[in-house]
Amino acid sequence: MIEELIQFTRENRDSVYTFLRRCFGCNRLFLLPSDLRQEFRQMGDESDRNLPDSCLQTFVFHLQEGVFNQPWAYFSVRGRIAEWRFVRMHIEHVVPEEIDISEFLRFKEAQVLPADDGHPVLEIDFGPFGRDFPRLKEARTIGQGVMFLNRQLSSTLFQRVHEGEVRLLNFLKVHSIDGKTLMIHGDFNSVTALREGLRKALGWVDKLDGQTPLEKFADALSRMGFSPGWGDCAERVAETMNLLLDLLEAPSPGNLEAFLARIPMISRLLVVSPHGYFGQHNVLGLPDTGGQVVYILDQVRALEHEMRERLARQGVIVEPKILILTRLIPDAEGTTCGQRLEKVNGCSNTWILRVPFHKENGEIIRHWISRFEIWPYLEDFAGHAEREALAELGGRPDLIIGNYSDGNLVASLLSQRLGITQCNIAHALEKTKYLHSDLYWHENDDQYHFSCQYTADLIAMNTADFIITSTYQEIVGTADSIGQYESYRSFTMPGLFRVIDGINLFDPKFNIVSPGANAGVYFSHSEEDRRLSSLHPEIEELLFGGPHPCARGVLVKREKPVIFSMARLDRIKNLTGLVDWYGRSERLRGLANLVVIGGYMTAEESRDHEEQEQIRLMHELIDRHQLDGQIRWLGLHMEKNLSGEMYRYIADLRGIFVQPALFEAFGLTIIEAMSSGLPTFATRYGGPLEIIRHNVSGFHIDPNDGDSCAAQIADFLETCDADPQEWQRLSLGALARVKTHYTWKQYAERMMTLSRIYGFWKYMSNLEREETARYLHMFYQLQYRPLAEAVRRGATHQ
Ligand code: UDP
Ligand code: LCN
Repeated sequence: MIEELIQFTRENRDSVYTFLRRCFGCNRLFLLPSDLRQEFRQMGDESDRNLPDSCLQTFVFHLQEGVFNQPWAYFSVRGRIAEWRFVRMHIEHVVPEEIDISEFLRFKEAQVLPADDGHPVLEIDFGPFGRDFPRLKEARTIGQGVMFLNRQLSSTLFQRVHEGEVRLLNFLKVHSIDGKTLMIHGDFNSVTALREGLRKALGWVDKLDGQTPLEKFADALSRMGFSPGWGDCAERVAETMNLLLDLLEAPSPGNLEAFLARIPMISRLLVVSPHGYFGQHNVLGLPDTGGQVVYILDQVRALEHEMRERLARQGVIVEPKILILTRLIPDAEGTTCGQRLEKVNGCSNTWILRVPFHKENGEIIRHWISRFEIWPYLEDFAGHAEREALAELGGRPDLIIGNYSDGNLVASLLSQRLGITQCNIAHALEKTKYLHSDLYWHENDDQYHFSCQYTADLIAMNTADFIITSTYQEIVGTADSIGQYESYRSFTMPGLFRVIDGINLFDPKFNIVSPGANAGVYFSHSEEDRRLSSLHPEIEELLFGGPHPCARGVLVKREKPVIFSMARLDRIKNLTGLVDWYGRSERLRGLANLVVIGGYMTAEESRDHEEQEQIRLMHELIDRHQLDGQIRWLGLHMEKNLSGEMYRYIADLRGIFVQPALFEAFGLTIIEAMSSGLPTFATRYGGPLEIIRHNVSGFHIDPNDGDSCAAQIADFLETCDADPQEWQRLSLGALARVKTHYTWKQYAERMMTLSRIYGFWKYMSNLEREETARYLHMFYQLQYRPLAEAVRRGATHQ
């Protein structure tokens, strides 16, 4: 594209010059893609130049940013998903020149740093470390890393005669779980001896009835050198042995994967999620406490079930154990967060282990701390947590799963110390949520400490063995918008560091594994016999009752359908935006009532500054639009069963769900609403764009254009009025989409497969990335620690 632009500019100098002049005329240092396109369109409208379909248009429509300081204009161009280039132009010479990323970032920095700042800059570049590492080639396959890795590594491994087989033999020899030797213990000193042993055992097992349970012939197998792990009955043992023989005979990625699927590898899991209030009751909706907690509790239930089933199927008598490691908060505010150990409901051996944060003098910190302030406490937390977790688990975990920036950093510290496979889950990376939060980090650092957070993110994402994402676009975005991980590829925090290559998006560590909604709580409104109708009087009171201490507004016309939304009351969730769109649209107000759940009724009840500000704004909007007879705002935190029945109750009323966030990383409420059969309108910024197929399983809305959102919703409600089948069509579309794409069962199967394959390859080849680890260690010590220390010094709660 750049080569063509150079040619185009030679022939159409005046058009390019006019575009540049217009951009400079905006008198802004930085222009966003929408601004640049707008300038281009206006230029077309105001002149008779035939610019549509021109190379200039293609260029402008792929721009991600423009930086303008006379006489130079610098641009970043995202030609395709995950493909970036950089160009500059001089307003007088008007000749596009390609530049490198470093030069582009340097120019950006110069615009925000004081003119006399000549300090040398730390450049972070992970690029050189990955040169010999296998990478995906096609952007469309990003997120399917494990399949690629397995294919790639198995072909190189088995290419070298005997080497792969010998290493496989060694792997099987040392393989154990919970201190119990598995697979083989016999003195097989060569692959030939193993083959012989397998044939002999098979000859014996094949004579048994297929259903003979393992305990009946385990001793005989043991005498032949084989430990448990092959299967729970004769048929399964024979299948697994045959799989290994096939693999030794003709190794291929396919039969390696099939064999690995049979090897029990994971029985102890450590899930790390320090911030927030992590508990099972009364915590949702509290500041920083939302979908991540729901996700983890559903995840561990599914994983424990899957682990137990798999271990049993392979004939291994080991009780799986999962620990969720979080922070102990002595001032627990009516939650269980002050309790050291708490069993997870619905599980047999999954526990929440809480470890406190400490002050420098060793004293325990008693109160909740915002996720933005948590950084100075994490290293000490990791140290204490390591001892407690090892003691509770009775040994090292087989896998550590980190959650969010803080949990992923702690997972990195623990996995490095203990030599354990590490999986990261971001839930939400803050960087894409706050515009220019990297460039102007200095201005907000007292409040948000993004300097710490983005440093921690870089460390954690580069340490992880694999990363789970909920959607494709979480990694690399869409054709028009950049992904959450993509935003870490290169960026600058002026005066702190310049990131030349922060994360490789083609790295096979990325895998998409989408979560689901708890099928026991969120199910279709049409499944009458499973419904919790005993909750209906309570729901009716909440929705249509009179004045209530936790409510504002009383719905006067209760026969109208309900527009429903529920979220934590922070700015990005934009519940106040929805109230404003509704308030401004007479048509929508005439068609439906609005029910919003989030926050508290008074700012004084909240300790979170964003929440306080949103509470005030909510009251102001209800006053301004005089909504008291048409809105019901509930400032309470709903128990799961109640919220599940609430979605279904609103579906009975032929209502809809709206998720109006300015950006949503994934959006569990969307999955919950869809699982209940509610037609759902959700933001087009972030995960919901991928979850919903527009006009099939829901609708995408643009929260930056509230009037058109209101019109879209009103159109739908009017169509449903005229033809009730329309509501039904969307409701069925939503249910079908969730069933095929978003279930915890699929999640758990996939997650276990990933863990086994990464664990296996970590043992078999040099996936340790030792050089990167040393670089990261230095980055942690020299960069992260002083930043975290600065947060401690500035903390008001010490
Ligand atoms: N939730 C709730 N009560 C509230 C607010 C939220 O039960 O007052 C639950 C909601 O049902 C969902 C989760 O919290 O399960 C929010 O997850 P989501 O992914 O939508 O957003 P997050 O809060 O993680 O950003
Ligand atoms: C955090 C978020 O912001 C949501 O978008 C996700 O759904 C949630 O975590 C669970 O991953």
